[in-house]
Amino acid sequence: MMKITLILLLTVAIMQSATADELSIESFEGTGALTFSTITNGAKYSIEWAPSPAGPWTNFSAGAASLDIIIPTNSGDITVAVPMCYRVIATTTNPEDALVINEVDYDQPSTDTQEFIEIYNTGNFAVDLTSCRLEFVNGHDASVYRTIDLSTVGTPIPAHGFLVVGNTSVVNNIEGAITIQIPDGSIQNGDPDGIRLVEEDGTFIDGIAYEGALPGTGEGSPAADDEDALSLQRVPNGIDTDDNATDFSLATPTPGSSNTVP
Ligand SMILES: [Ca+2]
Ligand SMILES: [Ca+2]
Ligand SMILES: [Ca+2]
Ligand SMILES: [Ca+2]
Repeated sequence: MMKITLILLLTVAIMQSATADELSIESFEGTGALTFSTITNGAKYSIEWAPSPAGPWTNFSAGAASLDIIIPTNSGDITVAVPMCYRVIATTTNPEDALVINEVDYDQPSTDTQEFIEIYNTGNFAVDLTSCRLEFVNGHDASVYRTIDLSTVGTPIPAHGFLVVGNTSVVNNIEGAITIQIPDGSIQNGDPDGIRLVEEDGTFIDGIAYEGALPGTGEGSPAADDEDALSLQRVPNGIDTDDNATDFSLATPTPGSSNTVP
């Protein structure tokens, strides 16, 4: 997970003005109002203030006013009051980091015709899948036996939305979720095997190994075995502690909708 933290130190006295900059801080008005302009990509700004540029710096959220703010995509301008000296810390993360492999059903009774992988956007902003792919990994030799290019979806996953990559009988019965169809029997049945979500350059986003450890794909200890009519699901929905054994429980499949406690 890549996280970029930018620190912009501003020492602006009241009655001075500042112009737009790379952090989309649009104006510092003479009244002590700081305006963040509309932005197209979600970012979180923390604002700290100090009596002088030498500090000590105090986070607004720990003081009288709470100014830890997230500016939603396409929001209007947001104006906050600031004291005489302040600094702004902008923290941005790769949008794809909000995606998790949320549910996997790789094995069914008899022939496998209801396999699926559910991807969930845990974030508050839509995520473009152009640079993402799913890799199905063979536990025998850690080779990738199938790749699903998620750019073929052609539409972003909305905030708290789902993408289901599944067999015909699964995707045909889902309404309101984005889907990709894969042939029956596409997902190997383990001992062990795994699935990982990666970026274009191979950067790991999330992964699951089942029926045994699979370094480079699984996280922590492997998930339990998928038992026929059930599926492996993150419960609570979307929660990712980076330990497959902890995060995934067996429950009745819920392709395209939130996972529920059994
Ligand atoms: Ca299978
Ligand atoms: Ca199953
Ligand atoms: Ca993870
Ligand atoms: Ca689900």
